Amino acid sequence: MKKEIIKLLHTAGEDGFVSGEEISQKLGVSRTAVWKHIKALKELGYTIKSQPKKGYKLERVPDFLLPEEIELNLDSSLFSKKIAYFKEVDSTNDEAKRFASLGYPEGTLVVAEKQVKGRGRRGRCWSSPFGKGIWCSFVLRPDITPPEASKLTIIAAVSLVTVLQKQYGLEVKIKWPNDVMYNNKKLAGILTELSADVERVNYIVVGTGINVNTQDFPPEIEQLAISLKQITGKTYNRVMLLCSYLQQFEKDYQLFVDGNFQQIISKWKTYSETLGKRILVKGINQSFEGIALDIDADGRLIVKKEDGTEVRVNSGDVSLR
Ligand code: BT5
Repeated sequence: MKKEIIKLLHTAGEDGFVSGEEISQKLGVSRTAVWKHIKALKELGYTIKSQPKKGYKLERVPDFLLPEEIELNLDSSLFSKKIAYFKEVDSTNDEAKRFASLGYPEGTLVVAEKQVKGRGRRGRCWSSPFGKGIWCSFVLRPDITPPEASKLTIIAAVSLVTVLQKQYGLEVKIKWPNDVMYNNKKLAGILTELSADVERVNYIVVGTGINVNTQDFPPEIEQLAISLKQITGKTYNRVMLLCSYLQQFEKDYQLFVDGNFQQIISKWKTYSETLGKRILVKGINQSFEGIALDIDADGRLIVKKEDGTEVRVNSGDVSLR
């Protein structure tokens, strides 16, 4: 109901007012119910002016990732089922995993204004201050084997970079496997986690952290991290960026489901800042240097080592030398 009222307020006539009478008639609820919903919307942070005889006027939408706003702006069948919203949460990936294990469908989306235990890979911290970024995770249930799960990271990175380049005009690049970079600084990261038995994936959670309006980072990542606001000086509408990303992801994910992952790989190559460069690969047990030659059909990085041998890297941290 809240969503319907917001929609009516958004599409009000010239003076911006919609009468309580009109809302109650269009939505088939009493005037008192309308008043109660307006009160609840105000509590959510919407600024709504009430004027006798004229009705209600939406003056300001809060800068939150509210599900009502996401639903209004999102044209998606994948992400239209369940949106869970938290002002503060440990980690949206943990919440999404909880939903997935309870049987929630593919496309279940979790968003938060702040994470207190935001995670990167191998338990590293992900700085997620209140109201400044997009901290989101979604549930997928593709029919794949566990080794294929890392493809979802590649798809998500390609989708995000597509949006940032094509719609936001930013020269961002992908550093294999999960970093979205601008001028050698990290703008966004992706954390893909899975639940599986030996042969089949039960579900996958793709978590994305995007630094949007962050002004200052903690000292330990100040030199490594960057936000959209720091790049252009502008403040961005996080709901719009999130919706564009989800819609692009839906298209790219469909390519993957239809067996066209090669198209994603081709895009990845054009967005890559890794290929052709001398890199240091740090795995869990070993590190080595080499030239990043290519990415194979499964999304693994092909590296030519100093001794001339070629290795295919499944996971690890890559830094340019
Ligand atoms: C990543 O890990 O880049 C994956 C980050 C995924 C975060 C999202 S937010 C929503 C969802 N819920 C979660 O709990 N996580 C996901 P990795 O490649 O391991 O990079 C982690 C490293 O990036 C840290 O060790 C820092 O050096 C750096 N870092 C931490 N916070 C950052 C930030 N906000 N921006 C840029 N770099 C950051």
